[in-house]
Amino acid sequence: MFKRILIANRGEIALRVNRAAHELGVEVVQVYSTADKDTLPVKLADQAICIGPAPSAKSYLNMQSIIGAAQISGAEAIHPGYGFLSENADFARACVDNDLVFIGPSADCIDQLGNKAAAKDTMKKLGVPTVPGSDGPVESVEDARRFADEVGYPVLIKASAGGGGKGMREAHDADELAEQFNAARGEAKVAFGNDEVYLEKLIQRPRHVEIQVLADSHGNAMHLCERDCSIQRRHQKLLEEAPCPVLTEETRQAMGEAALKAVRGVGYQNAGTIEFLLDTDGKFYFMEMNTRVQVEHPVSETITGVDIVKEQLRIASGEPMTCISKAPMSPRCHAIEFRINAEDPAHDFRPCPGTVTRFDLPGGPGVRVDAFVRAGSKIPSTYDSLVAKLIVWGDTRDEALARARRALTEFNIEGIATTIPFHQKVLENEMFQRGTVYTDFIETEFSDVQF
Ligand code: MV4
Repeated sequence: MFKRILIANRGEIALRVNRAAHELGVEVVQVYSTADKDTLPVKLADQAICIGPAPSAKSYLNMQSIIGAAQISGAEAIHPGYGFLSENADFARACVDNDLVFIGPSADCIDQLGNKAAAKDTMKKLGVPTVPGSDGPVESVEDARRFADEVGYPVLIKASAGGGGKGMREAHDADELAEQFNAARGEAKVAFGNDEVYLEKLIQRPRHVEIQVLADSHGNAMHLCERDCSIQRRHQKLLEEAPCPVLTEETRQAMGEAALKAVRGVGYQNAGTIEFLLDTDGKFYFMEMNTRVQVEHPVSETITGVDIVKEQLRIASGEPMTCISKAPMSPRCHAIEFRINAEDPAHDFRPCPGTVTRFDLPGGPGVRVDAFVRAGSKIPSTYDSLVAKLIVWGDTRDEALARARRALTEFNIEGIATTIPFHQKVLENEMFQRGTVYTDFIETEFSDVQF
């Protein structure tokens, strides 16, 4: 195991990695921007190094400063967390070039899975189910129409360099396709500097179901079941749960096996997530693979009892992962994560930076809170608005829902607006209670809900 690692991130995920490292007897070097000087991850680190001013480009995205900090502090490895440099192949390569371990997959794996059209092509060749479509870039409106006629309308045009919903356009007939094809290309060029697009059949009212995977350098690969992340707003996840309320045991096994096929096929190591669309017939299709630890990883930790971040450190240091004996996994309880953001749901979820004046945590059975703020903390406007994650669990989904209601009532945050009232409304919704939601649920069913 490493003696010392550097955490190249901030906020709750920096604290999460700190906790895993300390439990393994690993020292923590925490980098920070001037805006984060007085935060908990800095306070709880064994060493803290300022890497620049508040703007991310000058601090958490500054590869030279971060690698310099690792060298000065004697850290052997860098944990990138999520966001920032976590899926940057150049950074993973720069670490290795400087004799530092990047705690994540190889730079080649990140490259290979970063281009969405190429990743889909790879998965199709490996026998992982994919959405019918162009199977590669589409160069012209004529080609796009040919593929659309083959798979049938409506279709979706996606940017190869996209992901997370950026640069997607629907077309319901041939006329619309010409218009949307050109619009998508223009949009992709501006957003990603790459106008390559591909085409897929539009899956209507899908759910977003993803499989958590772990693979080590000893040839072990396993999955930690699924997470249902269908409750999103403008491609921002707000609530995640596991198991997926509508997944059959048979489909869970099939999805898990498909995910492992993907992982083994690309020689993936460390923690990763395979995202699938689940259609209303229970069929699933590969969407994207995320090559980082995700915000919602505690949901999987809760239903499986595996500490994903500790496993990441073990895998990166060359040890075998320790959870192999627990395979094949089946969920041992029902877990739900609520993202508590400093955003005002009553005003279109606008960010609400400011000073937290009260922060009273919920507790009791079946409750975990991953939070890096305390009463008195300042939430800067420079970074994302996540201030805490509330994870609740129970033997059944109903028990988890009841715990969620009482824990959200106990959770008292003052000084800033948060997404707590939003979550309370979701819990009151009958479709959510029945478990019959889909990816456009919030936009479609929540447009007139008052918070
Ligand atoms: C789709 C789709 C329907 N049909 N592909 C959005 C994010 C990106 N990873 C892929 N996305 C989608 N791809 C086909 N062929 C619907 C979405 C989608 C979506 C997916 C997951 C979670 C939320 C979503 C919200 C809108 C659209």
